[in-house]
Amino acid sequence: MKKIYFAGSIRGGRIDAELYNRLIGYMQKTSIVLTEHIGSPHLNLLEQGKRDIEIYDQDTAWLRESDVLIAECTCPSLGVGYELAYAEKIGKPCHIFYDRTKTQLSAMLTGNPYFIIHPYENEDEIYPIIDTIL
Ligand code: 6IA
Repeated sequence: MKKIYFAGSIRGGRIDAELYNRLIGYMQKTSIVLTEHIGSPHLNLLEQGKRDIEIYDQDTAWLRESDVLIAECTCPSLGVGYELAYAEKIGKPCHIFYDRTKTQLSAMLTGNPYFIIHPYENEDEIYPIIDTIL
């Protein structure tokens, strides 16, 4: 089974947390999602007592362990941007989804041909693309 590092905004804002949750649930039918907490509505409780240095160490270890990075980038997040650059550096395939009716993606992502970018207008469009990635 493929190991997926799913990236989505946390401190950048939780407006799309339910979408992350649906995407993670879908991917878990066929794959291992290392970062299943990204969709959790109880994130604060879950991470209570966990220091930022531990979060960084765990997440970068998961990035190295993963087979593919899938990022939902509609809600801009510095952490997700950092993870994308980190994953590129270590040669992991990087797929980026964003709702083009809601946001314009950073030129630092759209301008980099390394990234495989999937603009969408409806959530339904995401699932068949995920099928082809996995
Ligand atoms: O800058 P952001 O916080 O939006 O960065 C989000 C990205 O960084 C996600 O894709 C995660 O992989 C990673 N990340 C950021 N914060 C955490 C976290 N706890 N736990 C795991 N991964 C994280 C933060 C908890 C805190 C809100 C109480």
